Amino acid sequence: VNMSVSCSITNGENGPLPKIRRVPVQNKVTVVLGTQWGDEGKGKVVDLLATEADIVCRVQGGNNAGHTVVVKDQIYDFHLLPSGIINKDCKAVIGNGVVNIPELFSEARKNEKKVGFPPGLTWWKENLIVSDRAHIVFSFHQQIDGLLEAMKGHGKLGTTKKGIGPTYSSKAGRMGLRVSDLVGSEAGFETKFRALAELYQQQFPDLQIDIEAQLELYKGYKAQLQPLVKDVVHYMNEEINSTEKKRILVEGANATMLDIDFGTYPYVTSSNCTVGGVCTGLGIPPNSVGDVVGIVKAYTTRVGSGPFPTEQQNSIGQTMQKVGHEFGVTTGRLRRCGWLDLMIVKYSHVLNNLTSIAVTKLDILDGFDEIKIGVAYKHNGKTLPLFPASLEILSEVEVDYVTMPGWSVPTSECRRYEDLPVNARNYINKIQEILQVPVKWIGVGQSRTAIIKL
Ligand code: 2SA
Ligand code: GDP
Ligand code: MG
Repeated sequence: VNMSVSCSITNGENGPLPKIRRVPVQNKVTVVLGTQWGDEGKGKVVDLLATEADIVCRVQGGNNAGHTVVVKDQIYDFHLLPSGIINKDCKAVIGNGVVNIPELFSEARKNEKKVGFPPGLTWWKENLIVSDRAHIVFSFHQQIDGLLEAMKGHGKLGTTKKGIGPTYSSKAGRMGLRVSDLVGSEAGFETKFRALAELYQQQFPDLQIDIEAQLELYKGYKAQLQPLVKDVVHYMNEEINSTEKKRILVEGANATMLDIDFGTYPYVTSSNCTVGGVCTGLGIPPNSVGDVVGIVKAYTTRVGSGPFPTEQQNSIGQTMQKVGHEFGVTTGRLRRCGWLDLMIVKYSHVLNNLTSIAVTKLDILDGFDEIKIGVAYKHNGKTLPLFPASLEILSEVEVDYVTMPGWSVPTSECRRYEDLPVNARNYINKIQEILQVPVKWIGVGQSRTAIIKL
């Protein structure tokens, strides 16, 4: 297309290049990230911060995530919906993660129908925004997730079987379908869908795909989804640069140690769960990232396979599992438990530059005689400077612990730092001292109010 653009000629020849005044980003985003292997209590902290936010965004992953929020009579388990959807005045954005559309709608309807107080989330249609660049998880992606896990046998990853890995594979293989394809022309969507489904059918002869039925199904979803779809790059950049004050929050999903690049590869998820995922998930520049809040569970848990140096496969781990109700929110799987590992959290700080931390589930440690903190890894007698890339090395490390005396008084009713038993204060103090990051919140129970703000 030939286009002629007319522009007025200024006095370039007669003077120096005019100076441009760069306007700084007006509204930086506050990012909440998991610093361990997930399930640190991100949902709870996001909910708390979202009561004062205008926009809350999910930026990566899909409905493998399970974020629990407890407010008065209600227990919410969010998988795709950003936890900020509870706040009627808050826009909820789904960026470039992977979206299972039928499950998105069933999650929204489940929350809409909740009875009691707070009332059902009837406003979700007005508040939810879905990126046109998000990739679509189809039911065959989910089937493939299961088939691959079965084929791997003992070497399986222990995925949530939500089709996350196969959908990110389709994306990286440049054959995935995006939300923009669904809301675009029917013919275009059909062509791409057939191509992808047929390719997978060749690769996995056991795969059952009823292509015609799927195409019909997605015709129905198209009409429902269309009003929610936006160009999130445009929307977010308008909001961060708006002269009107906007409080913007990002809800990280999964966690640092599950990051595809920096986690315990291959026992990771398929997205970047570290801070870089915020820029690629929303299309906003790095200087728009403001505070980065790291969520640190007072002990460590992990679901799925892979190394876990401070794991306690004994009565200590069992007590943590039982008292902490350590079951997966998406799959119901028992979570593996162990002592707090600050080698992991330090690594997370290096990767994400945490500006503050929230220590969650301190109450679960009530009643232990002594509590250990992993502070260093030794390999062949040498102290490692940072968390290693090699799983071979990781499986051979010896953990150095500091041992702290426990406390027997329950902490769940404490609302001020001074209310905590002295040994609990010492424990928090030790974490802050080693990490050199200010502790701003301490969680002492499930509900929104069971928190100490510092
Ligand atoms: P996937 O399904 O491909 O992302 O799995 C790859 C690995 O990532 C782990 N993963 C998780 N770990 C902790 N919590 C997650 N969300 C759910 C929860 C988990 C559940 O909130 O409880 O219900 O089981 C989550 N999602 C993915 C997964 O265990 C694999 O190790
Ligand atoms: P997320 O994935 O990081 O949002 O965490 P999950 O919701 O998967 O798991 C955290 C669990 O711990 C949920 O059941 C929360 O309700 C609960 N929780 C969060 N913070 C606290 C806390 O400080 N104390 C207790 N007892 N439970 C908490
Ligand atoms: Mg979770």
